[in-house]
Amino acid sequence: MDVTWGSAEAVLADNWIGASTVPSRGLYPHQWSWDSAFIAFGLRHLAPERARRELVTLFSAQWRDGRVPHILFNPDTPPEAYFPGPAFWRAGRTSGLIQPPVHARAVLAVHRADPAGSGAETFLATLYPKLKAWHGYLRTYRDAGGRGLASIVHPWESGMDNSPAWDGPLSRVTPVDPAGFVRRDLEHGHAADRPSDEDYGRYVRLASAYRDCGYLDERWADVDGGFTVEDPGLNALLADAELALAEIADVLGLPAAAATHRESAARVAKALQETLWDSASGFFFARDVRTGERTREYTCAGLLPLVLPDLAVAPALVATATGPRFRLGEVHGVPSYDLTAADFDPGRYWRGPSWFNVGWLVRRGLLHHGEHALAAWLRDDLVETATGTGFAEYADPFTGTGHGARSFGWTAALTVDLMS
Ligand code: 9YW
Repeated sequence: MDVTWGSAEAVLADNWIGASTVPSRGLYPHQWSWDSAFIAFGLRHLAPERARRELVTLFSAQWRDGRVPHILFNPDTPPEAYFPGPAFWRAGRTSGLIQPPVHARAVLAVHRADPAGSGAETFLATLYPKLKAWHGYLRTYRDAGGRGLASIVHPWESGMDNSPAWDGPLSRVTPVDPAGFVRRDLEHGHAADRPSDEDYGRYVRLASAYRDCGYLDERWADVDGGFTVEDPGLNALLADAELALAEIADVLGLPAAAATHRESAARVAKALQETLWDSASGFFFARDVRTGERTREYTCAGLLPLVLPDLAVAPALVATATGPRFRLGEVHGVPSYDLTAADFDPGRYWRGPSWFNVGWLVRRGLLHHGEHALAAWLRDDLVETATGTGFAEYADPFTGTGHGARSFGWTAALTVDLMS
């Protein structure tokens, strides 16, 4: 057996907690929403029944309004292991925020890897209505801007917590006093690799405000000092998820439903290009719904629309990706932030380092747009960097040095997928 494959498999076995996989034993000891989807992409090659279980467990925590919570707390983990825990959210065993909808793609991929295995026959049929409700939540409750795009109400919802794209909208949020909470993340990670205390103070303020309005999106617009942003990454993944749902409906013999999902995907993709694409810059920027202004930071979220096969602006976006801001093909992975920005930081979380899930998504996009050589290069680079760093959470784009947690779930899982 290949050494890399074996060690990735060992990470996933170690992070398995019985019905799902933790992103990291120390730093993130619960189930996270988009992590589970990425992890399932790898698990399907190793243990398809575990991949199915992972996703079914996550969807068992779905809310009545259709939202899939970003964290499902593990009851066997001591409450003081992670902040903010269940007592903060007051929502039973989950948080009240969301993460990007990569689940339909994962469900489809897991099904295809093992269509006839035991338990496989009910898997798609069980998850299809849940996925439909999840996307429905995003397309309706979250269309705060009224343009057919889903908004996030907290930076954590983008999956890219301290992305520089959120600095503008977050500047109107008053941080809570850091003396009022204990950052458990700093017990497992270097402060220089993590968000700042001021960021955390703002995250806590926003999360409490959303909680205190009952997680009701229709009330959120009236909350002063709130955060409502259209993220190109989340919306690109939503359009792609609707395409995946169409394929699932086809497999289930529901052609009319499949057509509806394709129309919905096209609507989100159109709104994305009309509202968030800036042709002069050749880039997708986030939009602050509360001011109507587009942000100006080039972050890796603006590259994620490459996952869409019908993307008229793909050549211009690939040009930006390979240009000086991201230097795709020259540095390790896909940097999370503009390499030419004065505040680019190669080690700090979403403000510079390359993340493996983003590299994996961008590679898929490159394949859609005929960039086969670049995609092959990126695959080799991701596998090498993941292995060389002990499956780090993120890596310095210039040196390939690992940062953040090691033995990180999606890094191991996506490595397995890239090697398959
Ligand atoms: C946190 C679990 C999560 C990821 C996010 C990442 C980080 C949680 O970890 O957020 O405590 O800051 O930003 O994308 O899902 O791996």
